Formats: sequence, structure tokens, C-alpha cells
Amino acid sequence: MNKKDANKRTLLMLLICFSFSATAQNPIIRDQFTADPTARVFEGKIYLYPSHDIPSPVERLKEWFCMADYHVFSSENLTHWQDHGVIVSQENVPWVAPESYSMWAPDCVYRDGKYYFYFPSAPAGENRRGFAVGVAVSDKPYGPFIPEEHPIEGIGGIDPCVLIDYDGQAYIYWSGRGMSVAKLKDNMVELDSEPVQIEGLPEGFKEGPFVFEREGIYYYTFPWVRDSTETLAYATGDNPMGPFEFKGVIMDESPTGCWTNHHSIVEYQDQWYLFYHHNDYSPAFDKNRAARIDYLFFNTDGTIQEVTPTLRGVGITAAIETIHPDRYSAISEKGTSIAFVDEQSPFEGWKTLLNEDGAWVRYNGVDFGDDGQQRVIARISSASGSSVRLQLTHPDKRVIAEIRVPAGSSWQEITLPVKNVPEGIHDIELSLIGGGMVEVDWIRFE
Ligand code: FUB
Repeated sequence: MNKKDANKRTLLMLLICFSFSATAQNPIIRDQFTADPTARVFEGKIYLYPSHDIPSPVERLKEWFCMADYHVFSSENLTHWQDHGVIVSQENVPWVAPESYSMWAPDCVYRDGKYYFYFPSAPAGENRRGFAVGVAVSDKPYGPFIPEEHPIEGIGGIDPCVLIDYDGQAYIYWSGRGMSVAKLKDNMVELDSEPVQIEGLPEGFKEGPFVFEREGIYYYTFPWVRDSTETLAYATGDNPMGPFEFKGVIMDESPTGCWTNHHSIVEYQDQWYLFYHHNDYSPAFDKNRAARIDYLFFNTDGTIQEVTPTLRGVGITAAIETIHPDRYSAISEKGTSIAFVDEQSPFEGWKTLLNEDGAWVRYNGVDFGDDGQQRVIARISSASGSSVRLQLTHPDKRVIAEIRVPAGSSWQEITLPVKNVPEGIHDIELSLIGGGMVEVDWIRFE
């Protein structure tokens, strides 16, 4: 390896080590629950402002949403996320009832040198009911944010979203008692018009508005219960205040029955992304959710192509990082399943089970760089003793290694030499050879 390559590799390793959560793949934040993900591009990075679900410490919310604070995360490549810590909590907002645990879906926008963080919560005070929306202001996208003394006068509701139009006029959207919009004053913390209802939306429960503009079209997007749980849907118009024309569904109901979905849509480095949530780490309780990302594409007429949720998510995974095939891009119908590594500790992630001769799992977008990888390390286990083939996928199906896994009941880290390792970005496949049963946690190259 020459000096330039060695430096490049060191830099990549540093990038990996100093990131606080693991690589891409869904869910994207892997050490805490993150719901209602609002993504924004600030200072050339993606900033993520989600709600922070927690298992409730108070009896009355054991079966409900429970959120005490907000973290902010950032990423340059959508695969490594830095947690900047808590930016606002129910204890440090003067108007919020301190033990309400109601810090629901937020948004953040930039204007004239300041970052404005909008969040709903339960106001303190006798006879105060429902939700209000407040603002906290910062010089930086990651804080510190200073909360305003009072919530915004005139808003009763949740899920604020702010759009600043080309002419500088800011609009705030929210849900609760219908779907509303009002103009914001230049100071960004007061309404500048009476709230009005959004026109042109379909019947059925709606919340979580996210509004953006693309090529002269205003997209009013929202979670919508068409049948029994929330889809993500959208309407378009030529004015930020509507009326809008309903266009259809961006993401269908979850087949697993997670009741809520909540999203944001953002363009970053010439690609559009859908951020949304699912209860990946909490399959039995859908109020503990996890943020995900998938690619989003527009048709030439400006309509949005429906997004199928994936486990693979977005981005490229470096071959020298741990690659988790349980976040697959494709999987054989027979002889495969995915399970938690430890059901009692969901944040440890998942494993792939292959239990039929020829069963396979594929993972796309692995970057082998140009270093010439020498070895593969697999965290793997097999009660029966089995062999796994590691190869590229069509059209270059070259075999890189065959991993013989001795019978045993615990995880083993098996290291073996690889051959024919390619350069650049490729899709890889793991398949079971000759039957038996194998569990794969991760593989990586070095
Ligand atoms: O996270 C609490 C609530 O669940 C949000 O405000 C809604 O949009 C739904 O996602």
C-alpha cells in the first residue's frame, strides 16, 4: 500500500471510529428509539431532528407515546451518524409541563443566521389541555438551542412543519383539529395570519404535514389512514397555502401493523430521500419507533414514485466495516429468516439464518476500494456445522471465499483468506452450501 492509500485508509478508519452509531442500513440510529424524523440540509450536511421515544417511566403513558427530550444527529454520507446529544428537554422549556413526556414531532429551519427548532408539547398550567407549539433558537444546527418563554400564540396542535418560500415568506403547518397553515412573521416565532384549513385533502385521519417545493410544485405530504394504519400520502399545488390536489400514496401501510408513520423528504447531493419510521426495535409495542431512510424518485410529470420500505436503506458500505446481511437488499424465498441476535437486547441488532441448501442473502453497494482485501472475518455460528459461499452477484459471480463453520453453539469469529477480491463497489451474496444451518451476524474484510 503506498503512502497516499495508507492515508486514505487511516482517514476512513478514523471516520468510522469517531462516528457514534453504526453504518447505514435501516434503522439508521442504532442505540436509541427515534421517531418522526425530520431531515434538513444545513452547512452541507444532513441534520436529523427526530422525536425520542422512550419506554415510559410513568404508569399513565405505559401504553402511549412517551418523549422527554430531543437529540439531533448529523451525517455527511447518510451512513455514519453523529449524535450531538440532547438539544431541548421538557425540563428546560419554561412553558412545558415538566412531566408531560409529550415532546412530539419537531422541525428545524434556518433563517438569517439562526436555526429555529419547532416542537409540540403539553403546556403547563391548570386547565391547559392539548398541545401547543414552541420554538427554540440557536446559532448552530446542533445547538445550543434557547427555548422561547411562551409557545406560539394561535397554534393548538402537533407536528409543526415550516416552509420558507422563495420570496422569504415563512409558513407554518400543523395538525390537530384538522390540518392547518398560517403565515409566520419574519421573527419566525409569531403568526402573521389567521390559521386556515388546508383544502383538497382526502377524508380519513391525517397528521404530520411535511411541505416542500420542487420545480415550482408545492408538495403537501402527510401520514394518512386510508384503511387501518397510516400510509404516507401527498397532494400538490401551486401555492404554499393550497388548495392542493390529492395525488396518492408515497408509502403504503406497514404490513406489520405499526400504526404510525411520519416522514420528511429532502434532496441531498442530487438525490431525494424519504425519511420515515418503523417499530423495528420494538415489534411488540409500536410507540417505540426507529428512523429509516429510503431513496425517493419523481416521475417526469412531478408525481412521486411509491417507495417500498427496505432494510438495506441507502448508501455505500465500506468492505472494511461490519456488513450486516440481515439488512439485505434481496433474499431467497426459501430457507432464510431474520431474527434478533438477542431478543432481550434489540439494539444488538439482527442475524441472518440460512437453513436450506442454496438459501441466499444479498447485500448491495459494498465498496472494496482499491486496497486489495486479504481476509474476510465472519461472526457466524452453526449448530450443525455448515459451509457458506461468499461471492459477487450477477453478472460477475466470482467466488471470494468458502467459509467452513465448525459445529458449535456459540458465535465464532472466523478469519480466512479471500481470493479474487474486486476493486470498487459490488453486491455480495452469502449462500448455504450442502444444507445444515448457519447464523450470520456480520462479515467484514481487511
Ligand atoms: O410521535 C408522536 C406522534 O406520533 C407524532 O406527533 C405523530 O405524527 C405520530 O408519528
